[in-house]
Amino acid sequence: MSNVAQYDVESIRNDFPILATEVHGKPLVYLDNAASSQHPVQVIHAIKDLYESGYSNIHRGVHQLSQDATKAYENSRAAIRGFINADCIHEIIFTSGTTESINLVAQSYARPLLKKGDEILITHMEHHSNIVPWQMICEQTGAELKVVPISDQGELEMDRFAELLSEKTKIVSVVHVSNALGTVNPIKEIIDAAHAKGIAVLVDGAQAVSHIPVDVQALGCDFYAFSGHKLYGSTGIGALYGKEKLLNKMPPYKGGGDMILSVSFEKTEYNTLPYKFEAGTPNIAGAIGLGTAIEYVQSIGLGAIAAHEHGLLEYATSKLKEIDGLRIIGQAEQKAGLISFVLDQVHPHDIGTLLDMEGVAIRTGHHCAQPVMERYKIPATARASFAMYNTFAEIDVLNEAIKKTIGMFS
Ligand code: 7TS
Repeated sequence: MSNVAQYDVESIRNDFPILATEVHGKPLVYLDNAASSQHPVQVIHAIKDLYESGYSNIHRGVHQLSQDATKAYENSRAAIRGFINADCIHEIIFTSGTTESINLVAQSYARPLLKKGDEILITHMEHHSNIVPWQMICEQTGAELKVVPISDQGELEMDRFAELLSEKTKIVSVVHVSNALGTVNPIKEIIDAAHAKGIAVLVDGAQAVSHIPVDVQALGCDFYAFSGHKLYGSTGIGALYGKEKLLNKMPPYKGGGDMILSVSFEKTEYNTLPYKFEAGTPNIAGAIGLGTAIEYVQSIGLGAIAAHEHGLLEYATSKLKEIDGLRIIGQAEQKAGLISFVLDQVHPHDIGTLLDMEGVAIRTGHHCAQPVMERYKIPATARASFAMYNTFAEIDVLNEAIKKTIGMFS
């Protein structure tokens, strides 16, 4: 599929069994995709089939099942490589998700490199998982955390970024798409500016990979982190892309089985990439499911998905803007499919509870981005986030449910 006119949302919805369920007697309107997206049958079946007829531990057995499971696991790595256009499969490390990917880079790339006086540059719109690991590194090394501010609309202040990027900066870690604001950041520009000063860049792609085509070679980023469960796969699986030459120089992050070539009490020799970073038995079913999820996304086409979600975003934005007393938090020029909002008279948690009674699932709270809440002087927002299977009719249900909520409070 290459354009919106051909986009068959009903046929996509038929692939997601959960979308046919009801909540409080109302058809489910699932708009909490930024927290976790739903699974298509293809992924559910891949995991079920594995456990029914192909499951075993990987990378160790000579028996057939182990070899088949290993092949399926490694095929998923190859699918991820293709999906983000990494140069080679060794550059794809399976992790438990974005959080672990960022911690891996913080501990294994940054920690050995940093000393007192060095700086780590992040932004004010990061998820806690791209703040706290760096604060831990600062405590461990004496380095300092610097933060690029954001404007009232929710865009990075790029002139401040340019000022903060200095010879003291040793790594830049920036979110591709903000989970609290929806902002799509100009990461190519950020990467180019950092590279001009010889500084490595980690991109947190948790909210990007299911919405925007990502080409890590075209971007030139040094590291790219994402999670499977926001990409129609399961929880507990994700990936870290890293440039081979950097990963090769980095020490292992965790020690254990599978990450070694040989072990003796005198000397242990570490395994080659990517296994050096994959200690212990991994989430085999999750990895295989993620490979299937990626194939599913590719079968529809990220370009078509992005266009569909952009249509939903524009429609929802125009509808919600008409509601008296509703304020959208995050009005960047470039946005992905999510809307964070507050109502004058209703706390976000009450919005979430009342919308739930209408079958509408949204997320409320600080979205693990408390500095964003502090920036806009609000305790929390209500957030509707879209996926490939959402419809314009569902936006209408959201719109009516918000109006009903306001009516109950006025
Ligand atoms: N980075 C961003 C931008 C995120 O949105 C999230 C999760 C993470 C990192 C962490 O991902 P994890 O899979 O390792 O937990 N964001 C959300 C959210 O917005 N609502 O629930 C989880």
